[in-house]
Amino acid sequence: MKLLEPFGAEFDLKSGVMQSAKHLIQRHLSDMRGMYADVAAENALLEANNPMIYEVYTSEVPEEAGQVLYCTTVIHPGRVGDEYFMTKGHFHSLRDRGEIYLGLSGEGYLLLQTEEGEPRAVAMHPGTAAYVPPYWAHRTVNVGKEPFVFFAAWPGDSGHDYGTIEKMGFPQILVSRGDKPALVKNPRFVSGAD
Ligand code: PAN
Ligand code: ZN
Repeated sequence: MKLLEPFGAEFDLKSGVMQSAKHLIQRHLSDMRGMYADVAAENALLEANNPMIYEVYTSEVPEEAGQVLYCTTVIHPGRVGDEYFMTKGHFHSLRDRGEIYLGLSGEGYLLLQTEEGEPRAVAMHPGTAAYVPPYWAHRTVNVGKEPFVFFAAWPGDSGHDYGTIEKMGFPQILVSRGDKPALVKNPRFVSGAD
């Protein structure tokens, strides 16, 4: 068996920038078409400037059982209509794999749901360790005016199932009401149990 060499990776606690990142994934609005509730606002933004919604600095750890993958995610501030910028969200392909997020800067929420569409929301601030238990789909949302940055670590063989969320959406969305975040029902949610 070939052992992996131990290493230290440097990243900036405020910006989330990881110097040794293997990849930088950049997700624009066009990469997540149909995920926001306000279709007219989405189309207008797509035509105007197709904004970058979030960036992910990924580690160089192999995606294998026994390894612990990690990354930093930076969600930019902004909204599509009333709805705050967010990640696509996913279930892990191996449903019984959990994950831990650590808030580094900015203000956000972790939205979760079970396969049956049971929703949960966890507020995240700098210093919040938000736990994603096995079997819960997860998405993060920036509800502040600064970038929302967090660190994540999860089992190397988890895999990512985006397709289920592309079909279902999440039961709840975060919208701005009087400049404050409000959790409301997602009018476009399609229950997996139906
Ligand atoms: C996170 C997410 C990251 C980006 O590392 O992958 O925040 O969100 P999406 O993957 O939903 O685009 C994680 O949950 N990994 O398992
Ligand atoms: Zn995950």
